[in-house]
Amino acid sequence: MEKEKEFYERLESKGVSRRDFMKFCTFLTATMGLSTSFVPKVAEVFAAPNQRPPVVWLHFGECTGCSEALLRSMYPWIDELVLEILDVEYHETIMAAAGYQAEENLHNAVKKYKGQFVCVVEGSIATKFDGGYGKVAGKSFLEIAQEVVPHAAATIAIGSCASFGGIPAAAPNPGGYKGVGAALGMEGKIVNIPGCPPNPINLVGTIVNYLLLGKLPALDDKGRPVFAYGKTIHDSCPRRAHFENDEFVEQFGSEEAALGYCLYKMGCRGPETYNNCAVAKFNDGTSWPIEAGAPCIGCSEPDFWDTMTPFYEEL
Ligand code: FSX
Ligand code: SF4
Ligand code: F3S
Repeated sequence: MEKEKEFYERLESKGVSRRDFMKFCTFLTATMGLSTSFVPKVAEVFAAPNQRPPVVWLHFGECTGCSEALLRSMYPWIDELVLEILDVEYHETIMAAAGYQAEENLHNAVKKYKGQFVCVVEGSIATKFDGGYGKVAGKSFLEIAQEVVPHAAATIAIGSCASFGGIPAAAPNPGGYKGVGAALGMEGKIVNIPGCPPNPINLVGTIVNYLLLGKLPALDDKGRPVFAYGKTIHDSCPRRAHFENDEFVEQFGSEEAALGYCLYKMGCRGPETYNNCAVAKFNDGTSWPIEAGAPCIGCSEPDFWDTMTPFYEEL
């Protein structure tokens, strides 16, 4: 109780009311595909955490957009909430330590929390030329991943790069970049949260699911949480609703004219892309690519850079 009171006071001091926080928990619970009866329990995970899993966050071949998306996320205070429920032991972008001290933190965390820590991997792994395309502290990305990932209680690949190779793996892929599961031969054992960048709410939902229910969420055959990647962009696209909506068709005069509102002919990859962007949106629910007028480029699909380009060509 005391913990909870302190939590709400801390939020209050940041200008976040209990009402705003509950609104966020309701949104998160719905995104996770849980019934509204779970909202108070989801709130409790943040307000009175009874465990803070140690987290080792590795960076490989990527642009750091995934970390940026989380840290500058939709609710300006969500990064703090995330840091409150997690005990981040190693994260190259946000830790104060550098050089040998940083390396020591990584080794100590893996040793101390063997079998207990959550490993989050951002970026893909170069597999050719002894990993010469990417090293940290003299070790290749592959060596680091082999030393860390097998000792984690659970591993989450954040972003399309870590999930499926992403942009570093685009043809001709000189470095032999692969997603984490493929590089380590651990496909199906790693949770993939693709997107370039992914929506931070899907990472938060995965972690809260783990803390609340003691297990990772159900995954599809590509290792993606079903709650977030169970439907295509096209399935929930408001522009589709528009041309299938009689009133809208009437307003435009014909179905053909209403269809012009859809971005299909501009190359939209929504019908082939599994993600929840239309519902979760970005930046405090402000908008998402299609709402802003840009066709979906399929950024969360495996090999999207090779299979979805040229983006402006009709499917
Ligand atoms: Fe990849 Fe993440 Fe795209 Fe960037 O780190 S998914 S290039 S947004 O940042 O890995
Ligand atoms: Fe489907 Fe894209 Fe058209 Fe939306 S804009 S209805 S996702 S093709
Ligand atoms: Fe990516 Fe398409 Fe969503 S481009 S952000 S999956 S709308």
